[in-house]
Amino acid sequence: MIAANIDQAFITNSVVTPTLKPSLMDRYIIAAQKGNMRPILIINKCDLLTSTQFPLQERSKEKALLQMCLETYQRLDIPIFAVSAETEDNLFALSKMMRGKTSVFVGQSGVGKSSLINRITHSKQRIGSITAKTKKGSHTTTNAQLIPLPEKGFCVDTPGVKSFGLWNVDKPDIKTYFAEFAPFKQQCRYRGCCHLHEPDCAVKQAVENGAISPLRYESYCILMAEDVLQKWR
Ligand SMILES: Nc1nc2c(ncn2[C@@H]2O[C@H](COP(=O)(O)OP(=O)(O)OP(=O)(O)O)[C@@H](O)[C@H]2O)c(=O)[nH]1
Ligand SMILES: [Mg+2]
Ligand SMILES: [Zn+2]
Repeated sequence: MIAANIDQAFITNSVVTPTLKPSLMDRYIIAAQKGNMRPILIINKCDLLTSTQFPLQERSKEKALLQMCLETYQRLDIPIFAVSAETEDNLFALSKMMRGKTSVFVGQSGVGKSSLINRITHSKQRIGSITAKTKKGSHTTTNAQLIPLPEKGFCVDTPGVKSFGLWNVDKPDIKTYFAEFAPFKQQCRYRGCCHLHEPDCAVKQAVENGAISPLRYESYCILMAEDVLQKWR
């Protein structure tokens, strides 16, 4: 738990540096929902998609993934904004959503949480650099900071964490956070199907015919396989 009494979590991601990681987005979405916060996705640094600083192939790949993310989360009614702190593209939409609310900015180091907050609130949080080789941030923000908005409301800047495990989520509960799987599960051959290796799984069929996003299914598989679930005692 990073902060208490928060209305909404701005799950911040970036294109190119660091690259998009849909499975991490889903982890943050689950954590936000578990903490009774409304999840809102931000994809920052969209200016880099047209920057000749990076090879065209790399940018095209990232653009295609961004498009998939937009489609996937819009379909799930999770707000998602492609923005740029650099060019201030689409920042007005964000500041409008923040008005009168308390919002926490979370996400990997270097995605531009502090940069976005500085632009939106006219504050002066420290900004870090990106390591060219790893394309990762340098863990610049070290403590959660509460920042008042120019109009009503607050936002909280947080440090990007190195690894993000899920707190207090049991494996059998993971399914419940993938609500779009639910309409299909009755058609799985086995009751209590995990939708992983079982034959005649309706969820897997739905992924194949496009009714469920492959990005979400991949996140689900990663969550079910990885030991990211930490039980709090
Ligand atoms: N091109 C581009 N660079 C950006 C943008 N937003 C942030 N950056 C750069 O990304 C780097 C990291 O930005 P920060 O705002 O420090 O990132 P952070 O998410 O707060 O990182 P931590 O505090 O380490 O968790 C800096 O070099 C910023 O200038 C953007 O929209 N476009
Ligand atoms: Mg920061
Ligand atoms: Zn199944």
